[in-house]
Amino acid sequence: MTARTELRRVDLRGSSPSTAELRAVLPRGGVDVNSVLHLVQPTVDDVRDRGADAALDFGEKFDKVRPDTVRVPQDELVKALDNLDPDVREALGVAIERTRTVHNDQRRTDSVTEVVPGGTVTEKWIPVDRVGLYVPGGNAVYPSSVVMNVVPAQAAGVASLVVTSPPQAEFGGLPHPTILAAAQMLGVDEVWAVGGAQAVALLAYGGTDTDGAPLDPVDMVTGPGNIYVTAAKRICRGVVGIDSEAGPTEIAILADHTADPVHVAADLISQAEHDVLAASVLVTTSTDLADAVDAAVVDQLQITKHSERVATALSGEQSGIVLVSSVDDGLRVVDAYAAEHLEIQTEDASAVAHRVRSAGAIFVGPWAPVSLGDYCAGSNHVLPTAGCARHSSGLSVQTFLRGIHVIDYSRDALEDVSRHVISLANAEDLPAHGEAVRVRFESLRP
Ligand code: HSO
Ligand code: ZN
Repeated sequence: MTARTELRRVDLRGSSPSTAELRAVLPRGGVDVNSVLHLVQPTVDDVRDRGADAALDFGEKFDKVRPDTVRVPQDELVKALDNLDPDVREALGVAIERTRTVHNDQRRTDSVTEVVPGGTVTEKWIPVDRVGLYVPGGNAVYPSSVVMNVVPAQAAGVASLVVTSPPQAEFGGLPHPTILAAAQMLGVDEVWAVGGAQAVALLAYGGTDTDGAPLDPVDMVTGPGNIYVTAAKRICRGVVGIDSEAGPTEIAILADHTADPVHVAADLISQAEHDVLAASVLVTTSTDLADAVDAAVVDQLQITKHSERVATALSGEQSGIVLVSSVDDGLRVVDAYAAEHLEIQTEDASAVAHRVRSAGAIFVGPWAPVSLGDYCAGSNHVLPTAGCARHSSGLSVQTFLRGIHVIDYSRDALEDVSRHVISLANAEDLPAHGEAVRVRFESLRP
């Protein structure tokens, strides 16, 4: 049976909804991570206390397989790359090269500011020392996500990287071979066969492998995962840094009468393919386009592979077509929604794109579909979901850097500002703060 669907319509023409109303009109799918925290906490505690043995016990229970060691032997990575489909290998090579080109350009130079003669503040950018990248197993095998997490960390100068992914019974307790091959291509030689909440906990606390080798804790965990992985990241946050929590994927397309409905439908379907909770939203000034997109979606659903999943996502409350009176009104809608991915398919797309304030990534015009950015644009595909684009950015070199202020003042420069430090310290009733300055200068002693 072929699934059929129609996107729900929201007609905002002639109205001027508030930001709150706009957000209510475009609800989001999501998962309630808080509701599983109590289930995940004992797993985290057990791995913290018993390390690799506990992680392997949980793997045996949930993944139905127990590898001999947590760390995947080096020759398995080499073998996986040797056996990788040559077309996939070539494509991954292009994705890595382009992603590296963009991310190498994001590297920061330290800023040195001479505040006063003899007084400088330097902002020094230092990479996180060791990062763990979680790669989900199961249905979603995304070697592209290995690229998108590893490349910015490497470009930032992270010296030590570990990839962890669930052991798969069908691969003899190793993670999926495509994941191993991607790690090998990227020059990551430490891969662990651990998944789920136990993987996050083992990354956070470290341990000792079954063969006695150390499993060093990391300073930061990145990468998407299911609700239990996300809960474990929330629990371990603080012990380790984490990237943002990944919710179901979203695409919003702002389009006018110039857009091609076949392209628009294909792009809406492409993100809906990820997840029944994925959101695909078209915001358009043209009812003709809306009708034509509906028809094109029906056509394309007949032939798309994951039609049931796509149809469920497109017919969900989180997806729909929003009719607006003008591109200006459309911009207000997409800014309020702050989509993970935003395509602009309008006249003067570039000028319209420059006016957008909130989106994870913006895809300009007819030749920049989201799937280009998913793999080979050079941009990163780990982007803020759930409206977090209002305050956060996608993964980049910056994610893996810490900015440290280095304060260097001469005697004269300190003496020059000392009375202001003392005044502020007194105003805050922290006289010992002032005293720490006063004690250095004979002239200031009472
Ligand atoms: N669109 C997903 C990333 C992805 N697509 C991986 C294909 N593979 C979230 O940005
Ligand atoms: Zn995708």
